[in-house]
Amino acid sequence: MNLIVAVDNNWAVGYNGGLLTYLPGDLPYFKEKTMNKVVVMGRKTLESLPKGKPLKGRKNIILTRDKDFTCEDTVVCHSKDEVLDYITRYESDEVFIIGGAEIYNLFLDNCEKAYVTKIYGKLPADKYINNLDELDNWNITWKSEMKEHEGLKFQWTIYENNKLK
Ligand code: FOL
Repeated sequence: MNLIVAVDNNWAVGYNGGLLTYLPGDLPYFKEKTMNKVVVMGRKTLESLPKGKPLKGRKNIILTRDKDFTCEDTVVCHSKDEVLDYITRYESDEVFIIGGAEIYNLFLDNCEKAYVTKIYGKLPADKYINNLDELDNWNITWKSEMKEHEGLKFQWTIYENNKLK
């Protein structure tokens, strides 16, 4: 499985229950990478999506501790093992962990690749993930050109986990 995320200099991922900022081009990139795949997210990330609805064209798996939680057109799981179990049965070629912070950190060691949009700045934030640059088993294998939007520089990168290779 892989993860896809946008982070700032401090590896912040969220603020006030939502994304750090809006970058044109980044959500279309997210959509292109995840389309027709399985996406795994926490219940709070689901609620942060437009209208609180699952992502179209993808198999949405929601992780929550709430046994009464239901949501149309999704698979609801209550533990990491239940998610892993479901995925092995489902036989999708690719699975993407799409957040939030708690879920990224929970599945980090199970991910082979991380699609990281790096935003070069320090944005207002209250949710963080582990800094992959400080973990020996994660290495950058690809970087896009540098992009810029309203004075904010950003870049798409791919990290690979050599522990799982
Ligand atoms: N990964 C990256 N690189 N950037 C993100 O913004 C991001 N966001 C999440 C997870 N991984 C990410 C979680 N938050 C949508 C909105 C918020 C969100 C994820 C997805 C969303 O509206 N997606 C639609 C529309 C894409 C578009 O505007 O083109 C989708 O169909 O994917």
